Amino acid sequence: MADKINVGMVGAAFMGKAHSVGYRDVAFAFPDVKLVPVMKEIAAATIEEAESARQVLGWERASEGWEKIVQAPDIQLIDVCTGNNLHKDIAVAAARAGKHVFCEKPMAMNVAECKEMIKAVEETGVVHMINFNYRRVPAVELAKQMIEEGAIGTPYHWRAVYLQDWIMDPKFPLVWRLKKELAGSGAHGDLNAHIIDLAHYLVGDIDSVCGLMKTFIKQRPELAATTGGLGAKAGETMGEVTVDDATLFLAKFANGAVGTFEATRFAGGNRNGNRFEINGSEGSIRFNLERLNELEYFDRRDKEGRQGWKTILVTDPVHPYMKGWWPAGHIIGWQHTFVHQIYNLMNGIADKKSPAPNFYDGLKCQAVLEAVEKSAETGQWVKVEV
Ligand code: SOE
Repeated sequence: MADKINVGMVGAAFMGKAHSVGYRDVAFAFPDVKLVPVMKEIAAATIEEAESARQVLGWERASEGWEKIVQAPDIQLIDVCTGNNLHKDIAVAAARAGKHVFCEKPMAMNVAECKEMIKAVEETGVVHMINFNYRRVPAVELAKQMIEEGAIGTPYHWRAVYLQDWIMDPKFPLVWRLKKELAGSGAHGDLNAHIIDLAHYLVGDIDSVCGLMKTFIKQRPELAATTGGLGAKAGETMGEVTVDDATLFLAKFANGAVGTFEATRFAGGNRNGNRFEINGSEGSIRFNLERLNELEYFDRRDKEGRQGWKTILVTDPVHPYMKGWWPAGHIIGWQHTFVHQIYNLMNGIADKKSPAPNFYDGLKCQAVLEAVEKSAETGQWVKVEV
């Protein structure tokens, strides 16, 4: 039986629930995991919120605020799933208290904060990881393997969109994700962050970018109450939207490939449309999160007259992570990506090695986010500087 590790989570909303599934199910799916997490304590802004999450999600203790939990002597790992404005303070305090840190994306509000976080984990030697969970979709991992095996040859194009539509109603209120001081940016940091990370993972480093950012609805009702998931109730008074509703950009990769990125919360009919296509000298690969058990592949080397896209159902036990789940064809879903992340995190902590995507990947992503913001302001191409 593997050793145990006590986890403290800060943040009890949508992402808190998603991460909790990871801790709850990891040893169930992967009995070979090197450390078994114990869901020791959950903290939230109010004790009522923390207590109700404790009961529903299955944590042992509940507490208020983040300052105490990061010092708790019986906790070895802090999971940060608060609003983005708190990531840096919590992660730095946790690392300085000798705790390993797992942090939601985007890593922080800006590059300077990411660097502070890196300094803290480097000086204390704790393990760190960022929750870019889409790397952990089996189909995405398969894409990575196939690219490494030469299935698409030299990559020419990266084409990615992350499309949502949950704030299209102008009466939808000003949740924290729509406030710059809490979120840093809007669709950009929330959604582009994911497809930037996937581009880094699957194609390579981004050298320079040219972007545009747009806010379609500039005023909304203030928030009256959150209602679970991404849901919220509107209040009476109006307030300013201070983030982008949509951000699009072009990118030049260091290896010569070119890319397009589009993140929006105004793509009606697209609930969670995280999609990409990569075209290379020998073939193409494409992925759509709303069909996450599938990977599409086109091989230019197939015989003339026999070419075409094929759809691989990525559920065989030989596919990444699938040995933990069901027999072939028994599909998995979004929450499983969190279990896979936690599996890697537990093994990383046991091996004393920060598993990718870690804070260095988080910083690289933030540098692209920031370069796009600068480009949108100036109307110029901007070089990505880490
Ligand atoms: C809301 O846009 C959201 O929950 C993001 O914050 C997540 O990172 C993404 O995975 C799904 O959508």
